[in-house]
Amino acid sequence: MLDTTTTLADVLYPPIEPHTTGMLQVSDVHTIAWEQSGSADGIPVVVIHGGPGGGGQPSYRQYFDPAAFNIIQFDQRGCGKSTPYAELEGNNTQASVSDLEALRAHLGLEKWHVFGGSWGSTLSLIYAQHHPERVMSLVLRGIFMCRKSELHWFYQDGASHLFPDAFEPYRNHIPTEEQSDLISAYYKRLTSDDVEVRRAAAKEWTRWEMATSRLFPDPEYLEKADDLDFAVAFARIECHYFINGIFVEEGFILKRAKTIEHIPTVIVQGRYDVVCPPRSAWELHKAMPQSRLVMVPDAGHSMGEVSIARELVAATDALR
Ligand code: STX
Repeated sequence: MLDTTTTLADVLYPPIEPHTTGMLQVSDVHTIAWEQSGSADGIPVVVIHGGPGGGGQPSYRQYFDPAAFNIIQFDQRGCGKSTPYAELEGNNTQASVSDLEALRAHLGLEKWHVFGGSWGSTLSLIYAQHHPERVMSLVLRGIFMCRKSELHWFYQDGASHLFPDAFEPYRNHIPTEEQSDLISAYYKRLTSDDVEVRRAAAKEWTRWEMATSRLFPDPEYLEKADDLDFAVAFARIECHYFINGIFVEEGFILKRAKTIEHIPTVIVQGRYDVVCPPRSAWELHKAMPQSRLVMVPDAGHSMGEVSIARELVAATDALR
């Protein structure tokens, strides 16, 4: 039955502050911001945020028992507190994988649990496929493998059938003659020399994603798109990765599923996830027979939805 009385605060751990923070230079251009919270000598778990370009959030700490875990978060290249802001040069999937390894080594950790949703699931999987010996387990949410079909579904024609009202301003921001390839049309604007063109495109791109992320859209969540400092990095970096096919061959993750089939894996998937529909979670689960798939019947894409959060906390509690 639909539970409308439980709140997010009921299922998450209380808010906490980091016990250590730092900046790690990872290339000539990029420096990434990181933090640790919870128990300094606890079980290490790294949180991989979405987008790409979304940045970490204080609330992500609350998905872990702070007495048991050393919770590590970092902002991927170009977003959050990482510098330079919204930079696309040297910003790609391979770099993100190597940043994870640099951070792990910097913190003196041999292995860690890996927790990621949406693009965070994509990067978690690719990281694990490159460094399986470093990953104790995977807790993944809202599976996204960034194949052409997934991008077409969300950014061109698919989700638009469910959210025609939210889709209209996203589509209409682009002139009719360019509407047959919205990702390319947005990329042109998000990389324009004109800062106002970039900001206007970032706002519409981000609004579309925020408007569709929950089963019951939350107006507060939509305001994220009006925070143009957030939106510009989010939209630019997402679009840059997508236009480049996330810098890997089509179907890369499923083709390499065997390399991680020994890693304990929980997949939490909202049945009505419109951003990253359940087919990807299903295909991943089939390719990783050891994985446990939790199909949440009353949720969309966001980890901020109560029933998704409840399953994520249950999954991390089980790692203690
Ligand atoms: N991108 C989905 C994704 O990773 C296709 C994502 N969507 N929203 C987010 O991430 C934030 C919660 C980080 C804003």
